[in-house]
Amino acid sequence: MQNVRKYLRRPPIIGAAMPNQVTSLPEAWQRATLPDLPTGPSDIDTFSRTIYGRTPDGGHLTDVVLLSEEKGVLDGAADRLRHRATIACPLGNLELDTLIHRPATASPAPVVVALNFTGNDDSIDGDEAQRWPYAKIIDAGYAVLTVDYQQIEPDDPAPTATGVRALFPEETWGAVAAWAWGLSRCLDIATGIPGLTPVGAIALGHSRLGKAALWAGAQDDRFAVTVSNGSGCVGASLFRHPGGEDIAAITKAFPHWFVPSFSAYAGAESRLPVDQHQLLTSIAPRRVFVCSGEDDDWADPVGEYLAVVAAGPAFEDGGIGYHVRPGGHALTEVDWMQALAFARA
Ligand code: GTR
Repeated sequence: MQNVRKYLRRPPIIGAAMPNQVTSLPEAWQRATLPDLPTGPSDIDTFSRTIYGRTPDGGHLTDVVLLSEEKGVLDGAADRLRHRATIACPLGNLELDTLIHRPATASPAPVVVALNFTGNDDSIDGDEAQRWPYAKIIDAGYAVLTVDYQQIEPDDPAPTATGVRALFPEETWGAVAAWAWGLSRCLDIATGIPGLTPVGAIALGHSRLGKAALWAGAQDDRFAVTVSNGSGCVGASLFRHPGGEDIAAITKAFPHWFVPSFSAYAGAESRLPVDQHQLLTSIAPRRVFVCSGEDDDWADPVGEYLAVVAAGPAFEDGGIGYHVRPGGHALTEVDWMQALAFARA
């Protein structure tokens, strides 16, 4: 066990862009100790084999049809575009309906790709709208593209609807990997849209979609910045830090998220060949930002913080950042603004 401060060669950046709304590192966390962790190079293949499953090659964008374009939404600051994209996969086509908000300015904006939980319309004025502070994102100079995550892969152990996993024969990848694959296809789509640039692209996700954002960032080096928010177990949190969700709980509740053999590590976390700080370091030298809610116990925010601490030495100065805010499991405007401030820095 090592004291965090001793271990740290370079402290991670702690969110400070909006000091009144962000807690400084809770006092008790400063005394937190790192558990014994596997060392050595980060190995994407080990993560594929053990946890997420292999992402197949292929699946290419064949068509992007503009369905609607509204100019001057958000008090004139943005254009809102809807497209239907077709992705050809070995056993058929996957169709994705995208929603883009783009600054109504001449110069191309870097894009955030982020999946939503309950549908594109809900992100504008439905149940999910509080997770999508579009006006602020536009004001920060970013475009944002979203898709309903279940259009990529149903979140169901025995899906009746067809997702991408049914369109590739003989692959063993979990739903988290399928959503990560979807984030890359979203970036393919964004790349062809006028007014958007893939340079400086951000993959961002909350909770299960934060797990997917990290796996997308690890595999797709077009993402300049990866942001996980409240991603917890199999996201940014260390398996070997006790607290919150563990492998037994997650594989019981969500067996379809991972390769089936991952459940063999239930109650045997110390036997895993990797831990999640290595997932973070696998993204270096590209940049990573981890966000936690101080009271989000199920996601083990201390475990997320310690993963950032352990990963820190693999990054250049400013390459990895962390912020914790008061409150629980949510994706808030403060989280977005902290992440975009980090990305811009
Ligand atoms: C929980 C799950 C977490 C997290 C969360 C979410 O039920 O245990 O791993 O992914 O759902 O996605 O909201």
